Order: sequence, then C-alpha cells, then structure tokens
Amino acid sequence: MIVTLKGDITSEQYQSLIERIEDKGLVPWPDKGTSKTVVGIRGDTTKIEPDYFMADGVESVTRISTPYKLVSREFHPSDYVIDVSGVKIGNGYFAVIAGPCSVESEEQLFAAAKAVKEAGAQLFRGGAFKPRTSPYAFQGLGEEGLGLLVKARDRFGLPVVTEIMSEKQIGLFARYDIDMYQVGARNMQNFDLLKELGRVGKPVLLKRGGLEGTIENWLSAAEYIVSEGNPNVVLCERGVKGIETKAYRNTLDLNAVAAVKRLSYLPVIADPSHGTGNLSLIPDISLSSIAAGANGLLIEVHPDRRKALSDAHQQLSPEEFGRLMKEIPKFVRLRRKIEKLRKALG
Ligand SMILES: [Mn+2]
Repeated sequence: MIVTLKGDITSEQYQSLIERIEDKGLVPWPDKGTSKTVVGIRGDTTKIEPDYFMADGVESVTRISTPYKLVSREFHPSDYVIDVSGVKIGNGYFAVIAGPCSVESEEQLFAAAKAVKEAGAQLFRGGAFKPRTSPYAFQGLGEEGLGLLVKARDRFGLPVVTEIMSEKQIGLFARYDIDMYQVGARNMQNFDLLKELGRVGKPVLLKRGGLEGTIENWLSAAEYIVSEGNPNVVLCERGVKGIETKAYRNTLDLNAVAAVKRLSYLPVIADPSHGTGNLSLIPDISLSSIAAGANGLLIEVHPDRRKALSDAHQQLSPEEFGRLMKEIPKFVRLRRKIEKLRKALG
C-alpha cells in the first residue's frame, strides 16, 4: 500500500500517520525520491482497507496490485541511480562490468583488469567462488581469489563485483570490502541469502534465475533485499532456457529488459556472455540490449581464453572487448531516441 502525502502535511499529521501504520504491526517506508512524498507500507495489508489511513495531510492511499511493492514503479515512478563505490548505474548512467569468468591467478587477473580498464569499463568482475554443475569442475580460488580481486582493485582503480553463494560468506566479503555482491541465477530464490544482503546494505547485482526467473519472481527476489532496508539493487538479465540447444546455450531475453523497466525503477543490466554462451553473438546481443533499455552490460573478458578454467567458449579477448566498447556510446545515444519514441507511444 502507498500513502501519498499532501505538500502541506504538518509534522503532527505525519507523526500520527506513522503511528497508525505501526499500530497495525506494519512498517512505514518513507520514500522522498519523488516530487510527491509517499510512504510505503511494508507488511501484510490485505485485510486493511486503504481508507483506514486516510487522514488530514494525506492525499490518497492506493493498494499496489503486484506481489512486489517497494521495488515497483507504482511506489517510486522515476528511475533510481545506484552508486557502486563511486560508479553510477541507472537513470542515464551506463556502466560496463567486465573481467574473467573466474579468478585464476594474479597474472591472469591483472592482465584482465589492465585490459578492461584501458578499454573503458567502469567495474571489474571475476568469480572467486564458482557455482559449478559438476563437483569436479574448477570451484574457484575462494578466499585467495577475493584477495587477488582486492589487489587488482588497488592497482587499477576499478571497484570489484564478485559472486556470493551463501549468507555464511558475508563476513568474509565484508573483510575484503567487496564493492558489489553478485547473486547468481542459481541463488535468485535463496531467500536467506537475499534477506541477509538486505541487512548488509552493499550494492547487489541480482541475476535472473534461468528456470524460476519469471519477471514476478525476479522482482520479488529484489523485494526481499529492498524490504530488509537495502535499496541498492541492480537487476541482471542473463538469459533463460529457450528451446534452442545447439547454436547458443541460453536465450538473452530482451523482452525482460524492456519489461522490468516498465515495472520497476531499479536499473537493469544485460549479461550477453552467459545470456548467449556463444562468443560470436556477444557484439550483436550487447548492442541490442542497450537499444532495449539496459543500463549497463556484464561481459566476460579473458587475456587468453584458451587457458580459461571456466566458460572458455564465451570470454572475449581484450582486443575484441576494446572494439566492442568503442561502439557503445553510439548505442547509448540511440537508446535516448528509442526512449522518446516509447514515451510518445504512451
Ligand atoms: Mn562465467
């Protein structure tokens, strides 16, 4: 439920509204990011009539129809900007997260960081903990990998993004001051992890689940984080299982990129590396994602993919990545035209 306040609400009227909300065992959720000041109500409001909260100083009370509330555009109409250690994403700010699939060695990681920095990426990624289908596949360097990421950050100045697999790792991630915590597709509905990340407050990159990732489930996963008090969520479309099995591994769902932007104010980025699983499609799908409204891209880059310990078939070389990066500004400008057209269509 959302309570929209009148511009001239007095502090006594405001206080009395907050008390009415709390008396029902609900949590008031003020949002001052819009021109009209609104107060969201967190908790189960299904048995309460909106009129209950009508009072002096209140303009209207509306029920949000979707199962996710605090991440919906109904609650906050304008786009959010998420700040990752000084790098902005969303509402006109475009950011590229690039780096190898896995942290393999200092030599490999530094070569990748140098290359993506020189090409103009804003954030550096690399997996230290790897969720692999087979227990015999490379599981990542673990804590040693986090240490190497931090060394690369200190050397090249790019904030780091890496995957967290369990709430038990939060203390470890905090010790290394990881800038952005990635929740992988397999963990999109790991509710204990999502809730804990909501209490931590660090920016979260929330990937869409491959099988359970309906738009509603994805935004509900974001709601778990935001409703615990962490508004810093960036959504990441990383491909879903389609009917194709040979030409590409996953289907990057451009509809989803466009659709979540209608339904939520959270930034959304696209991951064409995992979203296609096919190196040759990455330029096409990267630039199409920008046209569809993505606020950023996640692209895997490896200094020598023949030696990669995971996802060898989908990581760009530094040279290929550099060429792709040069094309991005044109597509960001193209997107502004598309945005105008979209708004004209209503
Ligand atoms: Mn990968």
